[in-house]
Amino acid sequence: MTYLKRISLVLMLAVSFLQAQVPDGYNLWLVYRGINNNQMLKEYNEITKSIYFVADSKILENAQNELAKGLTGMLGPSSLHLTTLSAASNSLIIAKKSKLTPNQLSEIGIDFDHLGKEGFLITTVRSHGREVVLLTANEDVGILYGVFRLLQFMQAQKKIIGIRLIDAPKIELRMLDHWDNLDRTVERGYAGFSLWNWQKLPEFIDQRYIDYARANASIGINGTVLTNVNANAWVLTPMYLDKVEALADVFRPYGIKVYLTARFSSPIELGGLSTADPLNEEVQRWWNVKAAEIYKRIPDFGGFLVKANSEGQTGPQNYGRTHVDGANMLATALQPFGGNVIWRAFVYSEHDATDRAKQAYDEFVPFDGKFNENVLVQVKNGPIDFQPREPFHPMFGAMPKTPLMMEFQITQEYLGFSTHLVFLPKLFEEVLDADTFKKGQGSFVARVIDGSLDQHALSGMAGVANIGNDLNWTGHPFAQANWYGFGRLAWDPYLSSETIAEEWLRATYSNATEFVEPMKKLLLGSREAVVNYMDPLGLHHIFDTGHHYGPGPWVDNLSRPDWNPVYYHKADEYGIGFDRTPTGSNATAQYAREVGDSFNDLKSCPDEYLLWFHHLSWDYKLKNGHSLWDGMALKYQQGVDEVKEMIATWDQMIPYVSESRHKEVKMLLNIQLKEAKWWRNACLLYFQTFSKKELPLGVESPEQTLEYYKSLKFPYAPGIKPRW
Ligand code: BDP
Repeated sequence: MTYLKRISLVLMLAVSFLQAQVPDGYNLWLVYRGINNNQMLKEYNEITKSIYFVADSKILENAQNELAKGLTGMLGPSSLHLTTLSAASNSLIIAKKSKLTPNQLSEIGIDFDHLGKEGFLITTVRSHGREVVLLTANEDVGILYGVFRLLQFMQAQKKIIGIRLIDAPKIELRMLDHWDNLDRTVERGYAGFSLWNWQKLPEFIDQRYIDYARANASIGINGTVLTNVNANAWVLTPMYLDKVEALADVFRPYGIKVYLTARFSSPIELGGLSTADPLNEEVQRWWNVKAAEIYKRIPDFGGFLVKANSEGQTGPQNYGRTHVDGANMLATALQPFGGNVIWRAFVYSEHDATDRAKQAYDEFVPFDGKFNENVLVQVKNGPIDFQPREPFHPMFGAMPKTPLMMEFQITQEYLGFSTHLVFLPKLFEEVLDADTFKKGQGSFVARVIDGSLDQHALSGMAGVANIGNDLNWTGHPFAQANWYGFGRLAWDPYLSSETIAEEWLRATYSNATEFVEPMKKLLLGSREAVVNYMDPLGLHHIFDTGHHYGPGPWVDNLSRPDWNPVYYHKADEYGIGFDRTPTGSNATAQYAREVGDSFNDLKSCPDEYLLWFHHLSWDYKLKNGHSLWDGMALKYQQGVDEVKEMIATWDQMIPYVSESRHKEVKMLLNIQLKEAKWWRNACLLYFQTFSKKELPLGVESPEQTLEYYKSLKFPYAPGIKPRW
């Protein structure tokens, strides 16, 4: 063995040793496995032979470090061959537009305006009779995003020579909302404690903050709300702002801005004022001064996310004022510094007997056009609350003068916590693809959100994070795909869930067709499975109380009517479902006529939303010919059967994943199966007390009695709301 070969063997062993030190799953989709396709290996070695890439800013340093990491993992140690600019020898040129020569610019021949602040171009140009790969952008952050994409293509073993990819985000604010409390518990968090170690900050910078930022930058997420919407004013004190500043410093060179939740009553709690009335001058001054204090430390602070007059949080209505008064007061404080207010539309009141699904629309739509320019109204994807399936929120079709920001929930509060394998991009895609008919056919929710339908400069998409300090970040190894998929859809809301599934599987696990194809099918089918075994045919909010773990369709004793599952399913001897047509709550009138009519008419209402909009007899004939009772029972069974199929597929995947990962997911899938049966049994036994009908052929008999399922209690289920 030559000396050089020996050295490189030692290096290779060192790299694999180092990689082995990282727990399985920690590296997320940034695993950077060795390339095993010889033809592609040859191409990538050729491309990376002579790289021109000057890292003269913090962002570019991070981009270059990532390139080194990626190439080392995929091509072997010391694969980052940096050289000076030389037309005769460079094989890969990574440089901002301002660094390119007029010759190169004319060869690329694109309008850089299309790339905006964050977009990038990866293309191949011919120089000195060779193909040269060129990655360029207007700004450093575009280069960072482009480097991640280039590495992703290589990991997926795609051809790069000949490529011409122009990509820029379609949505401006692409954010994760952490519902993290200052004591490190996470509301609705199922992946351990909060990443933010407040006690050790600002001095101690956990490597996880950096790896969190890398993961986010790799999918284009550019904002993070550090704290829970059920907010704690303490985070606005100088002591905590020191810590927030330290996090902002870590995230900035990855293109990520920090946001905080603003507790509306902070001027009272921290400022000693007697009121938080948004029209009171002292209150306004308090917020103005607070904003200036924050921006002095964090010049690129993103702004405030606010939950007001909702589920016990105070807000402007406590002082006889409106959402507009509250939001605009904060917007005025942030405006001089370029910050935004994200005001949530998740409101409903126990004092209002109106169908809960209608309340947010009723409260907000009259305010269209009244919010300041730096206010976005953040709307949950559906009108109730992050259910496994909801029709799109009617507000998306009704506020043309206000930038509406999408709020998805990535953490699986209503989808089996971090135990159930559910690929959420399928759910997100269904909502984004829905047609509001706001401006005629083709007025998709995606077009409302990206601002293109109503020409808004400001646009945003938020996902309630599923991240905690678990070794693999998300609890379930496959829940990583939901973080990934959210980011990709926030970047481009027109991407298909299939594309996302494929990208993620290839990056995280393997390129083998025998793995990618069946696993893609598994991922894409997993969302329908959970709907079937929890909430088929438009049922919703029949979860057990408070913690939302498992079924509780019988719950009827909560203080607020709209917290009780019986409010939502309305089962009786005649039938089941919530009549939201004109004979009932008339919630369908909040949609454009085309949409409302199609929900109202049983002939056109999709089966998926049947019981969301209609109260129907147990004997009602479904489109497939079954009676409603039989059809519902068969759906519950189908959900269980689908989980069995998922397990059978996973059993075939042993050759493609590590032994420990295989075992881990297998155990989780077995719990999912047990819980799917629990859902089926509990719901069918309970609804049977009304339908008084036998279970149809093909539906397995419940193992336990209804009394047994009702007796199950989970006082220590994870993720429960804090009580302060
Ligand atoms: C509900 C959650 C609750 C959140 C609330 C919200 O159960 O923990 O505080 O949403 O979005 O689904 O404000």
